[in-house]
Amino acid sequence: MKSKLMILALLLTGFVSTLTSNSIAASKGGKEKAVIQTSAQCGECKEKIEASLNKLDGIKSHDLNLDNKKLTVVFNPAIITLEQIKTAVSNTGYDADDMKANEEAYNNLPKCCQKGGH
Ligand SMILES: [Cu+2]
Repeated sequence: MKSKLMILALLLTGFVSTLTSNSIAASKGGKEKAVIQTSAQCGECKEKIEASLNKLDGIKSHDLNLDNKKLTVVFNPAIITLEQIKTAVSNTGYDADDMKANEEAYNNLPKCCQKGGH
C-alpha cells in the first residue's frame, strides 16, 4: 500500500513538472517556422503579401523568395495559427499551399500579377 502511494506521488510529480515545463516553453514565445508555397510572381506580389503579413500580430519574420515563390514565416503559434497566415495570403489574392486565392482579391490584382501574367 505504501509503495503504491509512493508510485502515485512520483507519477504526480512527473506530471506536474511536465505541465509546467510545457507552459514555460509556450510563454517563452514559442517559435514556429513554416514554408508556404504561394502563387506570387513579381516584386509587386511580394510587396502585397508582405504588407498583409505586416498587419498581423504574432509574426516574427517573413521572407518571400520570388525564385521558388516560397514564403518562409516565423511566428508565435500562441498568437497566430498557420491557417490564419494562409488565409491572409489568400485574402491578398494568392494561393497558399492548398488554400486557393480568394477569388475577389485575385480578380482585383493587376493583370500582370494574375497567373500567366508574367
Ligand atoms: Cu505581381
